[in-house]
Amino acid sequence: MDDQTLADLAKAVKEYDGDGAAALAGRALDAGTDPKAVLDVLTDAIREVGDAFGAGELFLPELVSAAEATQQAMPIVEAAFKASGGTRSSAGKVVAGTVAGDIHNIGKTIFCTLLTADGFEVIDLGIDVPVARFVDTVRELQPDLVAMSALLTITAQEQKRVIVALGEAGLRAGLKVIVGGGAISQPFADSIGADGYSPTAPGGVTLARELLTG
Ligand code: B12
Repeated sequence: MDDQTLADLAKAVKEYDGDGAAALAGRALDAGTDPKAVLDVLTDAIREVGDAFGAGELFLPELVSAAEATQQAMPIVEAAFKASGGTRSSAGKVVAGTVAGDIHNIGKTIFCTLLTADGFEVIDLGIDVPVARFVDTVRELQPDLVAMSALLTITAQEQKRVIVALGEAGLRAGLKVIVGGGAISQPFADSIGADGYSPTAPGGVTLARELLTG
């Protein structure tokens, strides 16, 4: 493992250098670094920037720039995960998205990437996904699992709206629903009738496996 490249990758995110982040992620992967280690560096770097933003040390444009730098490197890491996943048969079909009003993309994308690497077929609806889009997609594609992300306290309730709407549409039976994201906790997940919650993306993959095989 090339520690210097990974240190430079973290630095690129913190210096809002998307081209550099993408190139360094590629270099680390080419050198044989585990994609998970590259992902961890990106996650820690954006979290560090977020903490500085939360502490008032950085402003929103800086946070946006760091997030964009992270996002620029993500497709390269995703491709490496997909390549390592090979051609395993699907562990289950998952419809995922960040709920309406919420544009936080990074954690949800990491979760989808890890699910794909673990053999799941993932339909990523993206960010700011309206309730009706979740419902229509479930009706059309009949997944085994719906996974929702919410990072804002004010958008967390959208997860409940989706669960209620799925029930009203007669689509909840046999379908598992899991939730995550910084605004979510286990008690909240229980209170809205989700089948599971995980504070981390790898934990979410384990949870998905347990729910679909248990
Ligand atoms: C990057 C970021 C942004 C970027 C997002 C860019 C993008 N393309 O995603 C930008 C700058 C756009 C942004 C905007 C805003 N943000 Co913001 N943002 C963050 C920040 C710094 C990091 C989020 C992140 O990517 N973390 C890294 C990822 C890897 O972590 P994660 O998302 O939590 O995901 C992990 C787990 O939660 C889990 N997971 C995630 N989803 C799911 C789903 C399932 C099913 C499972 C099982 C697991 C799972 O897996 C991931 C890895 O383990 C956080 C602070 C923080 N420390 O989290 C604030 C934060 C979330 N933002 C916040 C705020 C307030 C905003 C704004 C309102 C700011 C503003 N004043 O305009 C806007 C809202 C925009 C909107 N409508 O959504 C607050 C939310 C407070 C709250 N509780 O409501 C935070 C906490 C910052 C703060 N301390 O104030 N933000």
